[in-house]
Amino acid sequence: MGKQSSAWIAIQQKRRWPLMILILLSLSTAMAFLIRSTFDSCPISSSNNVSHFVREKQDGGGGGGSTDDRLNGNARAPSLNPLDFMKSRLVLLVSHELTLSGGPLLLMELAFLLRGVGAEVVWVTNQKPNEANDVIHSLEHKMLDQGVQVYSAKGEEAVNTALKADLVILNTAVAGKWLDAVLKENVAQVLPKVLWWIHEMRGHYFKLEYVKHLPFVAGAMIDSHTTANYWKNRTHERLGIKMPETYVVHLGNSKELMEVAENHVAKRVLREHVRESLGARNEDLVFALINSVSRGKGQDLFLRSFNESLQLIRERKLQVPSIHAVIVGSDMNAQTKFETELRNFVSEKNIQNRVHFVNKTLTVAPYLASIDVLVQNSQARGECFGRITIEAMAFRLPVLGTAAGGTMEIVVNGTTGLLHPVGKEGVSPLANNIVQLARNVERRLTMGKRGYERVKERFLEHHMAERIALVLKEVLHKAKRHSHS
Ligand SMILES: *[C@@H]1O[C@H](CO)[C@@H](O)[C@H](O)[C@H]1NC(C)=O
Ligand SMILES: *[C@@H]1O[C@H](CO)[C@@H](O)[C@H](O)[C@H]1NC(C)=O
Ligand SMILES: *[C@@H]1O[C@H](CO)[C@@H](O)[C@H](O)[C@H]1NC(C)=O
Ligand SMILES: *[C@@H]1O[C@H](CO)[C@@H](O)[C@H](O)[C@H]1NC(C)=O
Ligand SMILES: *[C@H]1O[C@H](CO)[C@@H](O)[C@H](O)[C@H]1NC(C)=O
Repeated sequence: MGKQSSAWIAIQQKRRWPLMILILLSLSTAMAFLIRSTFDSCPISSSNNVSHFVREKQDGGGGGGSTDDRLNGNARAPSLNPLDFMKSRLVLLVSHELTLSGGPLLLMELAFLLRGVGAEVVWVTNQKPNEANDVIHSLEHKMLDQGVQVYSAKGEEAVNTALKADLVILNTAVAGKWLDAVLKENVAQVLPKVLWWIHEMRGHYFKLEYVKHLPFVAGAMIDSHTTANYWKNRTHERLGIKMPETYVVHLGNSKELMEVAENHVAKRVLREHVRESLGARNEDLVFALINSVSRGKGQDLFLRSFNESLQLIRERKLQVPSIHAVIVGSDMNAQTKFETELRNFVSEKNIQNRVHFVNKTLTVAPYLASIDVLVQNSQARGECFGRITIEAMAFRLPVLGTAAGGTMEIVVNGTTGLLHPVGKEGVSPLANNIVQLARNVERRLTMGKRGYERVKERFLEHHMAERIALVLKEVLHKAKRHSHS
């Protein structure tokens, strides 16, 4: 296996990466594909990949655990690959863009999983910038290396492939524009074999221009129950259209991420190195928010909570280690006003020695290896899923998260982390939760361990592949029935 698995982590070494290489890789921001996509458009929050699938219809919650035993740990035999039935099938993947953000990278991951079982995979990118672009170039190269065909989105090849394909996967709502623009009079013929993979939960995606064909496709695959419910509600109330059959598929962690997370030596080296660069000592407690800096991700509110927790510790004279806050995801070029606000807050409160800003990076593993607690403070409807959450749990970190969106389907409140409300009402609860975890080493470590166990139970790549396989099987089945009727 191995090879087919993952986009983000283009590490060639198989089992035991020489430490030096690991370190070099991790520290080089240029190694873009190394560890995923912290910064999603969705927000599918960050990084690596997938898991739970449940039929939206009857069952609503949970998803069965029946396959878990068989898969635990020893699903190595290729014959167990749940996607084997896709062998020799022709699949067309339609991406709205080709960037290092969550949506496209997730679709690439699926492309490689399908190639791994011998499917014939064709990729088209609907919106390409005019100027040459290194990222696009290297991502396309990577796909060609894996035997994925890359065609122009608008050419005859794309249309012919759509007509011939066993399955067409549209990625994100925006990709819907491709249908009319390219297929034209052939749209109706293709819709019955379209699976629409949706990773967003924002108002501006609810445009008929994008999604008017949604009711007529074979199925929609969505990253969390919250997001699926949101789509059901919004399409109905805003657009007066009905969702097709909807499948919820939670994401999972790639094998590569799990390898780093489970490599104690690598973790220790990364931890020492990153802490030194931040100016945090080994015994200090580091709380990090890893997400692109923007109001929606709640860095401002996190800093207010952090300030409040410092104040609580001081006032109550609590004996706790020094605490630090790290904001990974700075981009002074993109979010100048908001970033300036954050930095001003830090200097006003005079907490510069406790708060650290790190530029946006695709390599999150070194940070996950170095911190003690992940803060997931996404506001409003929260994350669609929030990949960074399961990545952090893989590193045995407890999560302090907002009670919104996908986070609520990942974090078990009181067991693998603590939830606080979104908005200003969440500031004091989060401050209290920070203090709680700072005071109670045992609780913090136990939560981290429970989080890790939860990841092993349901948020690994093979779980995701299983769930996706069930969806693809149904969609193929439907498409076939349709073509015979
Ligand atoms: C959809 O959401 C709105 C609020 O956002 C709510 O008032 C309404 O009852 C919901 N509709 C359904 C059918 O759930
Ligand atoms: C932040 O800290 C300062 C000084 O440490 C304190 O005076 C202020 O009240 C705090 N702000 C909040 C919102 O807790
Ligand atoms: C972070 O990004 C800014 C520009 O946005 C750049 O000036 C700065 O050098 C970067 N810092 C590091 C450590 O790369
Ligand atoms: C999380 O659990 C705490 C108690 O451990 C409780 O006070 C809080 O309301 C819970 N939050 C949610 C969103 O369930
Ligand atoms: C897996 O899918 C997610 C979706 O965001 C993507 O962000 C990520 O980069 C992909 N790869 C990994 C390793 O997560």
